[in-house]
Amino acid sequence: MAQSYSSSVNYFESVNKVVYEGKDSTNPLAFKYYNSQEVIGGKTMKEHLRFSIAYWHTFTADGTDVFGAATMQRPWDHYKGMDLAKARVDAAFEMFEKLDAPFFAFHDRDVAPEGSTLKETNQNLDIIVGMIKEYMRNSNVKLLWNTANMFTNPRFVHGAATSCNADVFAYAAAQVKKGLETAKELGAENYVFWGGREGYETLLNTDLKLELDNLARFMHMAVDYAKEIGYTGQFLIEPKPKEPTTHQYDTDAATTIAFLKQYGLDNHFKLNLEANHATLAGHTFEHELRMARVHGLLGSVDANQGDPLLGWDTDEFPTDLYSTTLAMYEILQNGGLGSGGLNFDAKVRRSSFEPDDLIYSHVAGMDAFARGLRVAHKLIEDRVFDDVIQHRYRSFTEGIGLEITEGRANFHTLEQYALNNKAIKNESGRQERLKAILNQYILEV
Ligand code: XLS
Ligand code: CA
Ligand code: CA
Repeated sequence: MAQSYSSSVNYFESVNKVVYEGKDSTNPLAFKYYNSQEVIGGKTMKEHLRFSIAYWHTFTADGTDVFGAATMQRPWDHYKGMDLAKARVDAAFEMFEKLDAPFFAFHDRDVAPEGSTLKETNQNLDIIVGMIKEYMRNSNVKLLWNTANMFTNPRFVHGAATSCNADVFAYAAAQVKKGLETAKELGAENYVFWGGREGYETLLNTDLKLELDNLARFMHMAVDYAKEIGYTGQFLIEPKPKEPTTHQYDTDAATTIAFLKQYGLDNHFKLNLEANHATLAGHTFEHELRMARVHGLLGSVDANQGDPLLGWDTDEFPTDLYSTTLAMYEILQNGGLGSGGLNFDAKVRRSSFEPDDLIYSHVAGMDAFARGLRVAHKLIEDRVFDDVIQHRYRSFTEGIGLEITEGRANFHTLEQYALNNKAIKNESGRQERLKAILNQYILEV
């Protein structure tokens, strides 16, 4: 029998507030590198990193995978329905406090269960959002972003804004409308669109042009509605190449940027880039970040990592120091993430099923990014790669190169130059030497 709900429980009793103890600490519940108040380059680590805890992986997920049942029995799981939803909020805010996490993120359906009608679903959401708001009033934690889950319910079998069924498009619009109201209510710094089922499986039954046009129409309606209600958070769109659909429309940063520009949405949206989605798209995480950065569209980050041996979306906690360093390198060069942050869209492994693993994993991820921040800052301060790159492209700062970059060259002048230029001399790119320097910094900074 489900117990009746009580808010006075301590779910992570064995865990004290996690504090910084430094690199020699052997305490698994202490930070070794993340020292929130330490200033690096004029900002505290906390301000640079803007860590966020993902509600779905942390308080809702149960370890179910396609081959097996739940492995994770959480101390709040004896509740059902709305009581369970409330208990999860209690657990969430206890954990935010213990980790001193500045932000969290959620899908509408993570926090409150669906009712039998949309109206009832919205009522459930209102109750939980009210409870979250109350907690936020007494804590420092803020909402990095919220989003709408438009992929779990069977109604989204053919997509949401790209469904072949206009009734589904309308339902999705109602859901995002509510999501924007929630964002405003809770002061969400961003609102995310991840097109979970916005893609297709076969062209044999798909009107690709109509689906893309509808997706853009949907985004424009969201922009208009945010304006109407005075919600001023940043809109973010999160690319992913596949899973669950075969071809997701927001495949990667470049594809998404082209979509935003094609439909006149690039002034309203930035990108939320996830490490594991980058690798699924056949890119490195830093490639995606750089691509968004050079277009002025780097908005926020879903901090995780995939498993290259598996090749699907494993959403592991980020522990790879090369990846965290090169990601922080892009973020620092971007001047930070603005209203964005580093959201741990990451889940503990199915075999790490004890509640404490939820804390160990976040500590691991926070430390890995703190280390990445320090190394990246030093690499930039010492101009290690900046100088190399500047030198490598120096031919464009004088002579014919300058004529090209200043728009004074054309095929006639270039042909003339090439005909007269007897010897082309290239220089080594020195990749291996640069990677060795990166290793030195990671090991010694
Ligand atoms: C799934 C996505 C999802 C978004 C939010 O792969 O990462 O969790 O971040 O809907
Ligand atoms: Ca994500
Ligand atoms: Ca993912």
